[in-house]
Amino acid sequence: MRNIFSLLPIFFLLFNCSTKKEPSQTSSAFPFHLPEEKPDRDLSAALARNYDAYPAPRPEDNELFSQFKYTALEGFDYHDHDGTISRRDPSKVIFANDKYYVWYTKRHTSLPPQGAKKSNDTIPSADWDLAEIWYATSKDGFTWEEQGVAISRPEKPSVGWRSVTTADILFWEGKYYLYYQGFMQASGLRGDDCPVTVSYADSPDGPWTPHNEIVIPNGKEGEWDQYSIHDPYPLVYKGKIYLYYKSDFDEKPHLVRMQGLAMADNPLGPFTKHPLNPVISSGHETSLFPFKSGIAALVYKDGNEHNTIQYAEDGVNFEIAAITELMPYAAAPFVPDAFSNTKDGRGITWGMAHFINVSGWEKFNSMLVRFDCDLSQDIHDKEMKNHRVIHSPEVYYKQGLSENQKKRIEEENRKLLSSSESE
Ligand code: AAL
Repeated sequence: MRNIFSLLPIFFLLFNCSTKKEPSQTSSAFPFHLPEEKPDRDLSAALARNYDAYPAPRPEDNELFSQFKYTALEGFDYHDHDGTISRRDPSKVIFANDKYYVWYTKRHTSLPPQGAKKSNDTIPSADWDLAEIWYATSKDGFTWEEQGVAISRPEKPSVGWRSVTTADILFWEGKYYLYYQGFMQASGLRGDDCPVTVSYADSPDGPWTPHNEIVIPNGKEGEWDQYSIHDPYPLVYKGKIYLYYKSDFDEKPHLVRMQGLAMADNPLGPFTKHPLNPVISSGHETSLFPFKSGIAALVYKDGNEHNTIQYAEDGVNFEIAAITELMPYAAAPFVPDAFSNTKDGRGITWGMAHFINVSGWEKFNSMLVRFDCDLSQDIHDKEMKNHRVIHSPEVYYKQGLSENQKKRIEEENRKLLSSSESE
């Protein structure tokens, strides 16, 4: 009997070896090494999506995935963020005359924004009320030299007499065009209501001639973009001007923000709004760039699909190409081929953005910032493809519970305690 038991270990070893399955050869389980191509097998919805919806099965190989890194800018004074000076909503960056140019909303008022009811001809209702469009230049994109005002507020009743804001730039047939929001009432009286107008110049340094007409009008009553045409963002695509814009619609507290598209053959219009508008279901400002034969979009802040980078092969029907985090707000990239009518968009590696509400609601003001990324066919920056942004605990604790949430939790605990005591 003892002899048989002494043979057991050998028998166990033989049994395991002879029946051990190599997953790659015999089991029907998903393979250990992630297939680079979609495998010919039954897949769950998530795995099918992992191959069908994204440019690569791994984020680090996805040309439309990137982290975003931020750098403080030199050259802008904010009065110690006392709320009297604000710079925000930068334009795309262009390179001309051997330097970079950027245009942005600048508010310089005696008081910080006081809300629509308390606003008047000198007291702003919002951070972008009673504002002008200024511009700055730079040799490196980090240190900037503020050059002065590009677009001033015109006299009443011209479009933009209350505030001119949120500009973006187009270079078309040798001339420069600045499209911007033209407020004819203080933002917040009804809503953030304005159309879009345009000024033009032979040089990025101006002087800028106002067209003095609305070029992207508000929609008709009951239409999604009836009140606001925000964030005009022109690109040249398929031989036309593709001007993307945002509209805020539905009523607070159910405000919805989505992106639309208007196209034209002439910078002064007429612009035709796309029949499929809204073309992007989420996002807050418009931030896009030509990529390969289509258009890519940075979609952040609002909507079901916030924190995504999207792509439309036709510039209209956008799909999610990547999910990311810490995205630049009001992102305005340096897009070298924004106006070249390219059929092979190279992508972006940096741009300008803004941080809003820098010193709290009482002194509401915003500041410009630089972001860097790798959404380019021409660089492969592995550090930008790391898909885990490590935050210090303080970043999480800063998003702490409100007093109401603490009270809700206390009530839940009290109910649980009292029910257990009554059992
Ligand atoms: C920005 C932009 C538009 C809005 C306001 C100023 O983020 O969406 O420009 O009108 O906020």
